[in-house]
Amino acid sequence: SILYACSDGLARITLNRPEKMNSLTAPMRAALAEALDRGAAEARAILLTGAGRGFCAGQDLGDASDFENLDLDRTLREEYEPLLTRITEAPVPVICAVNGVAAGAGANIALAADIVIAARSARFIEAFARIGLIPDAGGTYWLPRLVGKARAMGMCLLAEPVTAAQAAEWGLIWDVVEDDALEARAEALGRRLAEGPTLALRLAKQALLASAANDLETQLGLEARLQGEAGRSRDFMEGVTAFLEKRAPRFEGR
Ligand code: LHQ
Repeated sequence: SILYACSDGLARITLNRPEKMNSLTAPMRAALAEALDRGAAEARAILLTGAGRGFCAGQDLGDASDFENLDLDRTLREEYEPLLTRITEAPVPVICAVNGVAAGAGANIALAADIVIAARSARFIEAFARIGLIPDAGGTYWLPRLVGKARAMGMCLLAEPVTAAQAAEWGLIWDVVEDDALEARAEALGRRLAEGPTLALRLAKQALLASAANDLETQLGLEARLQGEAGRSRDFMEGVTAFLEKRAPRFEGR
């Protein structure tokens, strides 16, 4: 129920349980983690999307109805946390193409990606309150940072759908795309990033992620250190040379 394909440096990962809105079973979570590892090892960009009319409806609630034996604390630590850190800390850019509804942990897995685009008909639902849970899968970390407290609280306490257009306007996601253009747009972004200066993109991710916990002085120090590293890359030499020669750069990712 996880499809994986890699060509031209772009790994495509598809959640593929469309009859249940790609809700995540335990084997799917394991397979997704494995696919993300593969992408990180062999690709220069990862594109995550869903099959069918939804992106992901979060935890498989069929799986969750054995209340006696549920241990959500363990499930989150052992099965969701590794997924989320793989996305956030991937050494290559992760693009999420939200093809339809993204609910619960499905919404927050999407928001963990570096670039999120959504089909116009997609919806983001922090559905947790509807079933008596709190937002998990990184939602309480990313939401206030992405859209501020007022909108984060509204989304989480009211659990109402946010449209793709609203999400783009709020800054929850990068862009909204007409439904029939989503796949092509996601591919184009994926290819462009796969041809990018992969090392510099990884360091840029690292700096942006670290900023949440740093004061300005620390962050300036981190930028200096990481830029020192980027400045020693072949891609920097190529980028400057290409600029001076008025041609497109050919980045190797190192
Ligand atoms: C599903 C699901 C689903 C199973 C649709 N499971 N079948 C939780 C617990 C444990 C530890 C870690 O943390 C978590 C995190 C979470 O993610 S909790 C939040 C779980 N997700 C939700 O509460 C969302 C539940 N789904 C919905 O609200 C709706 O299905 C949405 C809004 C996603 C889509 O609505 P519709 O477009 O009206 O589609 P539908 O409801 O008819 O769904 C289609 C099928 O998919 C249907 O199956 P059926 O056999 O009746 O055709 C649904 O039962 C199934 N499905 N989500 N999470």
